[in-house]
Amino acid sequence: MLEILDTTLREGEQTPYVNFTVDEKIQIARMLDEVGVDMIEAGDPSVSPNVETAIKRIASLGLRAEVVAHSIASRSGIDKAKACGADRVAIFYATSQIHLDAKLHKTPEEAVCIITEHVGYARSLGLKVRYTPEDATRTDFEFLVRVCNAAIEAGADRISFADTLGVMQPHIFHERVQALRERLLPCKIDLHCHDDYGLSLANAMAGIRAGANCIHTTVNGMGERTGIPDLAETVVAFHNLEGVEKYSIEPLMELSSYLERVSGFFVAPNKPITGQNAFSHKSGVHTNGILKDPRTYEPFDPALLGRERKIVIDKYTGKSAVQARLDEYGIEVSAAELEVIVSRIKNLGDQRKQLFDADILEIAEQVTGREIDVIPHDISAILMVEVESHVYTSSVVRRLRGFTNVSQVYEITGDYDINAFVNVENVMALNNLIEEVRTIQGIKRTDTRMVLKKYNGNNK
Ligand code: HCA
Ligand code: CU
Repeated sequence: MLEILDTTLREGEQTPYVNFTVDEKIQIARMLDEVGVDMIEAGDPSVSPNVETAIKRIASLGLRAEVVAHSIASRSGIDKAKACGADRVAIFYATSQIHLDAKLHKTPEEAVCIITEHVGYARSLGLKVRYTPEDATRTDFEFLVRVCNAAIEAGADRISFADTLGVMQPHIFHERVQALRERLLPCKIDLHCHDDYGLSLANAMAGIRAGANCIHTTVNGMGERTGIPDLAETVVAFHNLEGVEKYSIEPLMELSSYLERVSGFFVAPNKPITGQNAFSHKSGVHTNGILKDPRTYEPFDPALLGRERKIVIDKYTGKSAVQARLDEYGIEVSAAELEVIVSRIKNLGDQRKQLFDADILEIAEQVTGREIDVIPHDISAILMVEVESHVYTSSVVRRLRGFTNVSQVYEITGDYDINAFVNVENVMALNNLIEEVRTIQGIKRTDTRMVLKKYNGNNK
């Protein structure tokens, strides 16, 4: 049965410029426990006093998940893990030649001694132990087997096969994990796959098939460089493709947006599962299919995640999508009117990046000659931001431009420093966006004005 260790609090906090407060970490741990992950890697207590406090508090929450503290091979680190009340310590020590030579300045023999000594020490304190040969996938295989078996003999019951640089491919990883399984003494095998080539989840799935037990994930795939497998993608892929039903899917969207909010690290719109476009359909051919039967272009029902499908209307749009959108607003048009509406939408779509429901309603009004008295479901707003005096306005602008819903940003004079134009699906999304914006460091206050009507200038 698949196991998941989530390391958002350790690997995830190694994402450039990400730093959680203790309270945020506790909230994240609680949400991870709701998903039902088997282990939560809560941090390395030697990193900072805050990390240490967070591990202590998480370990005392009485969560279902096992709480793991990460540590380098040092007695004081292991002592700290014990003092935090963690169930397990994960000791990492690199085994590849390049790491031994360039970083650790140790011979392979010395490395084996250091590893077994520290694993044994942690066991003597009553901690469960995972040993991670860092950079394992670039380690001489015979040496890897030797080190891991020495660690197991010293008391480790888990080995984390770490693809620290993300250099594996699924077929090679499968072979390696299979060979490792055959050669290792009894133990559980974790897979820690980095995503440098975008292959982390594919590698991890191949590794599980080859006999490994556990995948390491982070929320939103955070982590050093390009991160590791995303928790939501892992849970949903295993649920839908492999029939693994032990995890709860329902909290995943909220967990993902909570992490976006507290980390300032936003997922790309085309990110699988949680990305904004994951269930959006655009071309006439696709939307026509979707409207007839969603199974034509949806790998699974977005309702699984509590999400809704979205049909984008622009120059690629066909009649069925426009008809469906007008139906949503209760607007009836004749077949001839629909033709004209679609062709005007295509013309306007040629000139603009994005069309709004307000545009579609206005076109329908012009074409039918009837007044259409409905409020568009989507919303545009102007967000004004005042920046703290010690902060560079440009740094806040850079963060604001990272929001997919922000279309334009201006630095301005006057009471406020920045004006941003935002387009969102509804009031709730606007509210969420404002809350996220407020978490940007250096923002003193914001003021939001919703757009009621929009007019273009002469040059559009
Ligand atoms: C790192 C360590 C690690 C450890 C993985 C693990 C890696 O290089 O920061 O303990 O399973 O990628 O090797 O994250
Ligand atoms: Cu890592």
